[in-house]
Amino acid sequence: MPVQTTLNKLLASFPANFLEKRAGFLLLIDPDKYDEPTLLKLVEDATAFGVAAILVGGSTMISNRLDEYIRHIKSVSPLPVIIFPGSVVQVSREADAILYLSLVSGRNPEYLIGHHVIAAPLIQQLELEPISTAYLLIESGRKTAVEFMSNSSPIPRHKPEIAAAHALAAEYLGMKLVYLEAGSGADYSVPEEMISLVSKTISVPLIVGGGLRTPEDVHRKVIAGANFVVVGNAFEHRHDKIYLQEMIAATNLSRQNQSVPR
Ligand code: 1GP
Repeated sequence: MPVQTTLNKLLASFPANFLEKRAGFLLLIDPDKYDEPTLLKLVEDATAFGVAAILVGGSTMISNRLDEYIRHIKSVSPLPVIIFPGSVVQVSREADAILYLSLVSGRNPEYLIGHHVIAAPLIQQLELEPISTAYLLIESGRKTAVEFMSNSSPIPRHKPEIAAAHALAAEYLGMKLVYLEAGSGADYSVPEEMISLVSKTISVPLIVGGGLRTPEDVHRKVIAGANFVVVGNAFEHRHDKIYLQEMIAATNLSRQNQSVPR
């Protein structure tokens, strides 16, 4: 029997989700953007509505209270908490795992291997599970924080075959997940044509995020082939429970057939 790692928990839901025509919903929280009661309420509600895991992080996160935030999140939710690091300082022994991201769409060696070498001994010391993830930045209108901070060019949005070749190379290199990223608050999310080609090309789970604001956005990405969707920014602007519920429910396509998403 495989060890019950956080990655295995996510992967276990992958084939089942595929058969049930649904995707996992990953709630992204940048703790700097919430007051604590709002944050905890969001986590509680998202847990009740069936989120797969909580991602914590952000490109410019400056909080030095990451341990404390994660402890608080875990006090109200049994879900895995996975660090989505914007920089090497975002590590915590309180998390279950960390997305060990390699920015394979870029050619900046620091984001391909440099930061990983710095962070690896610390991750081992903290006994934090690294989840090897290919991170592909996709052009999305204006320059995003990730593009600026990483000093790397995104893949043109009208070149799905370039994205697919990068994703396949990453899978061949042994990466366990592929993440197509338009950037937080992106004007344009990852195009469905690209999601579709990448999902047909690779056999590891595909994560899609950046600029998803409506249940219909989520729905379209899942139909195109996303196995997990990530939403963060939208909930920083809208705190109502019904919106949260509809966003999460939009990952379930069989349910969507019964009610048209807004
Ligand atoms: C950003 O993909 C994530 O890194 C989520 O994007 O914040 O726009 O939902 P949003």
